[in-house]
Amino acid sequence: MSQPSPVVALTLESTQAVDAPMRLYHHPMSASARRAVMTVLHLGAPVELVEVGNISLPDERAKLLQRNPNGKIPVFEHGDFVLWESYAIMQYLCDLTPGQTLYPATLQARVDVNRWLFWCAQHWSIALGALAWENCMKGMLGMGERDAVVVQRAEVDAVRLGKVLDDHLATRTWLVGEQVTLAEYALAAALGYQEQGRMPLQQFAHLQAWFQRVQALPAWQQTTF
Ligand SMILES: N[C@@H](CCC(=O)N[C@@H](CS)C(=O)NCC(=O)O)C(=O)O
Repeated sequence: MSQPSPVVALTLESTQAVDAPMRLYHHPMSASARRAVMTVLHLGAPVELVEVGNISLPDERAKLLQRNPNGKIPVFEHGDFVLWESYAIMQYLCDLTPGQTLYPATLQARVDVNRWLFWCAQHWSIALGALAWENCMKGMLGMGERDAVVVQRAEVDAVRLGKVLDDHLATRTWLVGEQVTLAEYALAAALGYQEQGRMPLQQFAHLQAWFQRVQALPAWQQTTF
């Protein structure tokens, strides 16, 4: 049986010049945008960071909808190529950056990072995002009362998922391999509102120690608001 081939070599479509301008539309309060911004900063990628205005206002919303039909940030542009979804933006930026180590070039390490990105998108950021919204942002933006049922469900999920993460980190410094990867920025971004969102995760010592390590990284420090 022949060996499976290693990671596929990627090339840009011929219409897309590699040196076309890159822009990332973000807002400092957005956890989803923050993980993409931290990736830009970590890589030192030549991306213009464009802070959007208040996207609940009609004019800003209309502009955002032209770039992303979901009306969400972050949105990334590379020339005439438009990409939304934070995790896809992070991967794209790494794949454009020669010699980077955030998104490994070996198959199992890379798919291990993918595993955590999917876990984050599907589970972690949903539970923590609900707590950030209900316990903090909703009131701040005057968007109504805290929904106790949503909070209770999200707390149960956060504890269940926090244990998975804590157990994984019991014997590791970083989530995948021996160095910082996209997994760190993806998951940690969702913890940005840990205190204000009253996330019930203090009991998880390994998780908290890992979060301290991520918070010490320059890319985190430069996006603290
Ligand atoms: N799955 C998306 C989620 C993006 C998202 O939910 N962004 C929020 C800010 S964190 C947003 O733009 N919300 C505005 C809205 O829903 O109107 C991603 O990872 O990029």
